[in-house]
Amino acid sequence: MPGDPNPTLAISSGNLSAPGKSLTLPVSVTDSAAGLQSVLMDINYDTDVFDQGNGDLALGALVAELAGNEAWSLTPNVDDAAGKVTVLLHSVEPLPGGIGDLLEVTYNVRSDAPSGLTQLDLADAETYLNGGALTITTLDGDVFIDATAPTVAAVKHNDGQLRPNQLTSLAFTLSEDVEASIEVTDLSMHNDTTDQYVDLSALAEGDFAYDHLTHIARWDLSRISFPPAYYTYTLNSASVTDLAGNELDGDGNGVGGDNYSDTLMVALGGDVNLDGSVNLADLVIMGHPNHCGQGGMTWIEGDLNFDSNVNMADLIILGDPSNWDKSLI
Ligand SMILES: [Ca+2]
Ligand SMILES: [Ca+2]
Ligand SMILES: [Ca+2]
Ligand SMILES: [Ca+2]
Repeated sequence: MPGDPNPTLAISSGNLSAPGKSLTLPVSVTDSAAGLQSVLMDINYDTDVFDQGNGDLALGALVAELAGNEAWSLTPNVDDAAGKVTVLLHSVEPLPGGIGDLLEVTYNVRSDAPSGLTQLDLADAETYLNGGALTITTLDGDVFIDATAPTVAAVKHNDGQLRPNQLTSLAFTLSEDVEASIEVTDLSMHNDTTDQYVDLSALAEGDFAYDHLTHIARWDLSRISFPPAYYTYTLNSASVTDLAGNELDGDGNGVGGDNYSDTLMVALGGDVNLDGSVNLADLVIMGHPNHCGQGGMTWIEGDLNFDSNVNMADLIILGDPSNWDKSLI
């Protein structure tokens, strides 16, 4: 109420963090700090979630810059076994007024912290303003701990079309939202046949799309040339993170921080059975009466030019010197 000298102290709610991270949250005066001269406060926290020490406390912006008789001192006393931050803030001269941050606390999230909401309890009964001369109102804070790292749930080549001799796109379905972190440069590719990295520098922002509802990240690779070879593609863990900052768990073992990698083959033009070689085995499949001369066919039945028929045009591709008797290693 107007003119009420009794301040409200608050820690914000709706905060997000992750195991191994830290976050700094102020204790703020949200109405008026006029006349405030000393604050003895307790903040209770869950010791399964946070590891705290005296060095994690600092004066807030409202009082940190004041000098002379207006300067504020900070006397910390953190009991990390009990989960209690006790701090005395004091000045010779009372504050003239204003609102803002009295104290900043850096909360260190334990590496084994579980997922869930945890309270930062600003304890009314143990918090005294001006030695109890002012009545306090407190607003507790909370932090949601997200202990689950994002994983790759599925990968689609060429938007699911069977085009074994081409690589025109790769689409990754992530287990949760990574929109804030993922970008076009997070994919790398290595040609395992020539043992060289594929130059993806031609890819532009527009070649990458992320759908935040389905969590699908798609790279349009049609600008890049992929000669027949085995390729390893990799999503970079450190730059694919969820909103809480958990790095991609590439191998899905529950621990984040490792890249996602898999291999694919861009097939030789006549490799009907997709074994990496073009030889009699492919010709036999193509020439089978159920395939040769038939419509409604796909690559694995011998339709190498994607017109759904197996005929002379496909045989010519298979017999081309760039394909016939060739092998990928
Ligand atoms: Ca997560
Ligand atoms: Ca992992
Ligand atoms: Ca083959
Ligand atoms: Ca055909």
